[in-house]
Amino acid sequence: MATYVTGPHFEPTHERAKVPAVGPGRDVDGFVRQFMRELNYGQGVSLARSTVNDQYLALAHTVRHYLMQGWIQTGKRRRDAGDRVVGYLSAEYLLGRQLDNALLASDLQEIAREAMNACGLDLDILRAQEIEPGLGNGGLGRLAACFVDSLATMDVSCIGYGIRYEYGIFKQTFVDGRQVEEPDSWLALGSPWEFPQPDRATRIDFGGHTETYTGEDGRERVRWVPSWDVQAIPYHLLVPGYRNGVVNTLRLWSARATSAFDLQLFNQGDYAEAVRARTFAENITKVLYPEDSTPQGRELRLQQQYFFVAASLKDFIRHTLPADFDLHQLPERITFQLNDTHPVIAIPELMRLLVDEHDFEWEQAWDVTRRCFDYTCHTLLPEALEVWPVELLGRLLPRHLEIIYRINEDFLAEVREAFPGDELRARRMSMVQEHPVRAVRMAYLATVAASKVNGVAELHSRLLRDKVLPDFSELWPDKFTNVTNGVTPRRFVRMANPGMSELITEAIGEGWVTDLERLRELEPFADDAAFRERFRAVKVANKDRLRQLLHHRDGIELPEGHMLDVMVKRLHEYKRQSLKLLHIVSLYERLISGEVDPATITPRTFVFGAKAAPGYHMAKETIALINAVAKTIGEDPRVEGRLAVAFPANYNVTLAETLIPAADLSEQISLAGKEASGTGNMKFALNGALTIGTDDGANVEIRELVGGDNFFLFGMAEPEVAALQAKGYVPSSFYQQSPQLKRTLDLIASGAFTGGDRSTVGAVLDDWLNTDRFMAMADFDSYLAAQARVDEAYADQDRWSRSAILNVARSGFFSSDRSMRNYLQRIWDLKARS
Ligand code: NBG
Repeated sequence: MATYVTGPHFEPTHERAKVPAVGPGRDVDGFVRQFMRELNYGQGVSLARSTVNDQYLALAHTVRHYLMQGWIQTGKRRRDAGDRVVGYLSAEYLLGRQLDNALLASDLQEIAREAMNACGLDLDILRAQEIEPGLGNGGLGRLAACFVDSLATMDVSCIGYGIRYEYGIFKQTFVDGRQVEEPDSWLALGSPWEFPQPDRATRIDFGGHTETYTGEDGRERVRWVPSWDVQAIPYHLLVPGYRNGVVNTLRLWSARATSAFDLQLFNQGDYAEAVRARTFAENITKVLYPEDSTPQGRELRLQQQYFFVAASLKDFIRHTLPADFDLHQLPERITFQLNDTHPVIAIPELMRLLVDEHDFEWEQAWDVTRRCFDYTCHTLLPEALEVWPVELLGRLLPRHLEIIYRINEDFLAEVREAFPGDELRARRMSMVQEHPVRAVRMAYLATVAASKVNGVAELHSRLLRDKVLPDFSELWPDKFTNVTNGVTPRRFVRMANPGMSELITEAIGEGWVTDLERLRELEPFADDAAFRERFRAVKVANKDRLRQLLHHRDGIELPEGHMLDVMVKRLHEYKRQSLKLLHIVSLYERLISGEVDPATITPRTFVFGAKAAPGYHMAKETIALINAVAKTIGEDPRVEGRLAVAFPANYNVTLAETLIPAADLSEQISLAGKEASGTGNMKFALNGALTIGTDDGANVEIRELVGGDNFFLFGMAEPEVAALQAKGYVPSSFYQQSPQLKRTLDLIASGAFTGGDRSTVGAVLDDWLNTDRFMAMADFDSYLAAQARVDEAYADQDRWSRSAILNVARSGFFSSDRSMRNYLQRIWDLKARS
């Protein structure tokens, strides 16, 4: 124990008796003392002279102290036990702020608040100082963060491997309503939550060529002769479990040049050339790829992918396993989960390590490799399934390309044996596509190598089996399974919605935080008028909180007393922010045309939050149009107090935490068959918002669980979408048939939202009427009818609150703890300790 002492070394003797041997005292006094020490000796300032950033950093370091003992002990316990580890390989972790979560996990919220008060500081001001690490684009990265939270809370041994991007997801601002991207320098003011380990750096090779040679045993062998390399430096982040003393690890890799710069050149005065190599190497982890579901064949992206998985595999084998470990037993010590296709290059990398560096026979290596990997697919859009041109792979990773070819050859032999004479099938299933360019289909490689392949919601897993990978599911029906996504109740309920959490705990005890199905016990309270009243009061308070935040953050003034109708998620055509926009415009049109008296409608505020990939033209046009509509409506006295549209810039995890608990209505309106799961939908339901949604992704399961009466369903189901597609979809025919749609589009076309300028909306209208790939026109009437049902339901506040409470009570299934239990059972064959 004594070797782990990190706590105070100069406590007054009488105090020392009170505090535990390790770590600072768990009381206000102990906290204050540790904080002052961090401020004085860590930041090097007095309290009087300190800035808010100094105070925040000192506070973060203080809280970190309380986690250290758990972290060290967890690591030791796991090593001693020789645990099988879940190696979660993910190019993205959208973590959100660390301070709040660390305080919650270690049960220090109250102590910290009082301690800061005692120092004359306001905890909320310090919390607001933290810039969240935005190391992910959207749902996929946030899911990874929820999963590691759950694994720590369930005391499952997990290392989350990823990339320490110097710049995370861009910071969005609006200029004249148009999106402008700014770099997200989340590290600029210090990064108190990470532990660099430069002494554990490892070299990662790239480029060059391969050579064959005869080994000492007379066997033909292959050697990769790379042409350049970089260093991978690991940074540790702590992943605390909820009040169980467990702290798991995220291991994120940062790139450094192998020789910092060429000293000779530097001495000769050629500074630029001297640092060129360094810049080149360090570019690898410079920025997060902003593409979401629309990957582009970018060389740097492949470099990032190989960089982090190669570093992770090497590191696990060298540093986590005992030195004399027999790699034939590797599957007994690790199970790598491939989070989408980004880390799939790990498969040929493990083959290379085993065959080229550890002298395995090919078949043996393949057997070990297959047992080490499982693959999760997160999409249904064909363009989001990564392929890497053979030319690029051969240039960057020549040995890996050879290995992929060999894996493919063996695999196709298996296919031909199973389906003799079916050459078309073999060609369809090949990991190497020939058109439009020769390229490796990473999803196929993953599917072949993985023990299990899963989708992320029931519907998605079914479509994955039947439509995306039908040949593979025919060959290996047992390989395919489903795990419906989930979200962590710690961050997204307990932390984000303290008012509702208190109410729930008062009603059913606090066990729900780690056993979310217990929310069921709330069901009877839906019929309790006093409870409903209090539930509504919490919503009102949450809306106030949001109003204050948006006032300070964005200068947006939200009206009071409105229904809050929220659509937050990445901007993508398949998600159909445009359909939401058309609803708003149609409502506005009916009010200003006199068809409907503004005084008779339910006052509504629509809130959007969405980033568009910088190169995604249609998405950016949609943002501009939403902002234009928001502005016009905001300035129109005819609808004042009845209708408002707010679009705060830079939607992120931090904003979500205040926005979601305030929402009444959750918009989940993707075209059926396109949203793999969605996880925002779960967060809203768990915070007592009702969903208006299509039969898509996890909406299907939400509706099943909360009940059709408490969910507003609309639009085509997936088979109808497929049928309409097959028949030939003509969006303009809907324009002709639906008077409401016509009036709505005509108003936009008239330039009513663009200062009379018709040209700026031309491209968007043209797309809606002539292409409309995601069939917003076809679902428009049905969407409006569902919105009318929303108004009707909302008018009866008692009924609405009942539904909202039932949404909470019946959504316990959507905890990421349950998702993790499913992975443990269906995929990893592991047991949780708790
Ligand atoms: C996203 C899906 C979402 C899903 C998350 C997490 C990608 C490639 N996919 O529907 O679009 O909820 O993954 O599974 O980001």
